Amino acid sequence: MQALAALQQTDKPILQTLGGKTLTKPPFWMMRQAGRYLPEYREIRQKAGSFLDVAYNPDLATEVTMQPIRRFGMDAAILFSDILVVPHALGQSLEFVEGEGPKLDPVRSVEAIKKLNMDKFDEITAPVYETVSRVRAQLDAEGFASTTLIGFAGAPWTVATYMIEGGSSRDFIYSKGWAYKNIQDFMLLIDKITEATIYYLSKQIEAGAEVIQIFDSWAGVLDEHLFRRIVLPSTKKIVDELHMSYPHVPIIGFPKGIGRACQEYIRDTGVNALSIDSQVSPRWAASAIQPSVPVQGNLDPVCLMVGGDALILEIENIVANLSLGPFIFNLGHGIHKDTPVENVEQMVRFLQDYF
Ligand code: 1CP
Repeated sequence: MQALAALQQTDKPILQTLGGKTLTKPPFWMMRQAGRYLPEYREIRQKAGSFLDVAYNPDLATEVTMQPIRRFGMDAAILFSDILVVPHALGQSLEFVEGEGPKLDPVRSVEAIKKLNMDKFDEITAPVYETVSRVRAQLDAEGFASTTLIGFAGAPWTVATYMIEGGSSRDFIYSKGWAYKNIQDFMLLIDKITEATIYYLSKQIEAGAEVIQIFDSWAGVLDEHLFRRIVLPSTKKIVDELHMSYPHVPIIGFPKGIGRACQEYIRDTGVNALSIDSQVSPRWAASAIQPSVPVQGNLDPVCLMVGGDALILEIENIVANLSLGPFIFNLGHGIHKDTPVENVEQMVRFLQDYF
């Protein structure tokens, strides 16, 4: 895209890369880089109470967004929030139960879909946009002027799984089951999430998000038929609408677990960059993906947790294959909460010395 090539002229390495430039030293950040592996996060989280008390408090959310940047100097900050803010803002009950994860009142009928509405959307999401604008100001104020601010949302399919299952799932019985049984009704929910997500991401961009990442953590659990019917068109709709209004804002897709359908995903959704999970071969991605879009990834978070020689070996394999084209070093999924901070330091040091 023409509009994105102009990003090569900015002084932000993440934007340059997403504009198509190959940097001699690739930029990096980590999925879920603000979180429980950091003692300073745990301290704030403990004082605040629940996860949502941090996420909906612009002071605290700004602070925890900044924490990993101060420690490790990532090239991107990612808004501290959650993909489940959208269902919550649509009127679904949401709670994060300690040690269990998210709990929602399941949506399993057309009547329940119809009850979801935008009446309180602005009110509930207002602190998120406030956080975005504060983080932008704070990055400049603390001398991180070349750090890019990433906004995000879940992809409609992944968000729908939580809304229908009522939380995390292993087998996706209700969500997949509904899609197989009655795709028309199921798509009413997908369409509702899609519209809300376009609105939500537009507001993040208006508040100062410079890049958008769409997390589709469960894209890989669908068969080919449902993947094409659900994931591709809903993601394309979001990408098209955002591109129309904000042609200068790159969109990174993270369709976890889809393997070689990555190529189809890029072609059919129009995302500007692809975040690959750890199962994707870096060598394959360099030849099959990187010629069309910049690649982000894909260190296994478990390897980061282990550290030592194993960590160095895996990082070397990734950078040797992917740093010859537009590339953002990242993990293949979110950092695990039990990851030693020293291992992140080891990774950062290695990346610094390698290039
Ligand atoms: O303190 C705590 O208890 C919080 C744990 C936590 C955190 C730090 C949750 C609960 N969400 C978050 C923040 C978050 N979530 C961010 C911003 C922080 C950052 O990256 O630095 C982002 C981008 C997310 C995205 C998210 N939430 C995804 C997509 C990415 C992924 O990891 O797959 C998903 C699936 C969720 C749902 C979610 N949020 C939290 C939990 C425990 C879960 C369920 C995860 C699951 O079902 O496995």
